[in-house]
Amino acid sequence: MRFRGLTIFVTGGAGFIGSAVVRHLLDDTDAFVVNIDKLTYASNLSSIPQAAGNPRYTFAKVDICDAPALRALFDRYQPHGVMNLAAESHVDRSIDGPGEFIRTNVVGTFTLLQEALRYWRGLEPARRTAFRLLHVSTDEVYGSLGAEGFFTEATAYQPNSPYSASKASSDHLVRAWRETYELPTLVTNCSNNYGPYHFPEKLIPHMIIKGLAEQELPVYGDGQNIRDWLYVEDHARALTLVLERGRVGQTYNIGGRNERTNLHVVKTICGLLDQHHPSNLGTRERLIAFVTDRPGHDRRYAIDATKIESELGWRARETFETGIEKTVKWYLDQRSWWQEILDRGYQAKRIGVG
Ligand code: NAD
Ligand code: TDX
Repeated sequence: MRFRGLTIFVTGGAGFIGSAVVRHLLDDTDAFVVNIDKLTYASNLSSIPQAAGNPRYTFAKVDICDAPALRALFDRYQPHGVMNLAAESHVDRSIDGPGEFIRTNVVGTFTLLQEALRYWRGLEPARRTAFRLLHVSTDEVYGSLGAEGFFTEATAYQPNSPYSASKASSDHLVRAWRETYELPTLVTNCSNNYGPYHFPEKLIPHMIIKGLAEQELPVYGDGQNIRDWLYVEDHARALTLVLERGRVGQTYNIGGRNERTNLHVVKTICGLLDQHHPSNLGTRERLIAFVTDRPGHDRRYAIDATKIESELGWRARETFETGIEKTVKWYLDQRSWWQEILDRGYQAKRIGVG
């Protein structure tokens, strides 16, 4: 079995993608997982049902900017690898309040690198050689594409939002810690994820929950912006593969070859809601409203995933059509998961208009 006897740190393991990684490590490998999370608004420990009573799981409520706390965790658990998913992740929030994005995404990554380096330098040679730090990043660091072309690992960075600029900064720090100090790092840049346990501020769960409530479905601008969608469990599998078999110092782009316009995504959700949860008031498409665009709104993202596919044999299992149907059904079946987020005060209001 994979990762037998090995301890993996997952930062941000109570978030959307981090929790998918933790579920995958607990379900499909023998790894001992230490979930390191500050528990911001975006976190939810109930996203890891298999954690309860699991002897291969530990949770540490720790901020990745807290060097002494990280040091204590490294000393205590002696990890084989670190997967860094702790971040502020929502572009609209970064427009209204970039400070937290600089703090967690830049200073937090710096702090984690420093503590990982200190720990790694103290390891005996075999464990030193085996150690990996995987930094999880986004395709948004590459900026915006026109109608043609794809982001490859060689595409120049051109971030446009405070969020993507903070992620780009963190990617550069990770690279520098390898070049300068030889810390064995890897970076992945992934396209838009979707699936179960996604916080309702993001496009897909936002539209599902608003559609169910018969509320307006706010499409930014003309709805023709394109995102390249990847089912979150496909991403989680890619990440453990990169940690296990990726070449140190390399970047791997991860994407599912599923480009769709936002309007197409919203209309698909409307159709699935009408099918699985019909409304007396008519089709959900009547709720679509074109609203003020996001400032600096990137037009198109599209990932060329050839490198991870050919080097590591990874393939996305879900197409957009299979993944979105699973996702809509999950939100219909797991209402208590997202209702609890609304009950604790999340209001799904428009933010990030500058
Ligand atoms: P998320 O917002 O759902 O979760 C982030 C988690 O990090 C939360 O549990 C939060 O409590 C935790 N966190 C935040 N600040 C922290 C800190 N200072 N210390 C410790 N924990 C902290 O985000 P996500 O969508 O799961 O994204 C995870 C990572 O993947 C991020 O680095 C993001 O940039 C990247 N990414 C996301 C997507 C996507 O579509 N969601 C795509 C590509 C890359
Ligand atoms: O209500 C909405 N209406 C709308 O038209 C929302 C919330 C979004 N949108 C548009 C903006 C984007 O073009 O939908 C698209 C997707 O928006 P988000 O869900 O906010 O995602 P995005 O900005 O593309 O960023 C996401 O993918 C890359 C994640 O939030 C990032 O963390 C990840 O790096």
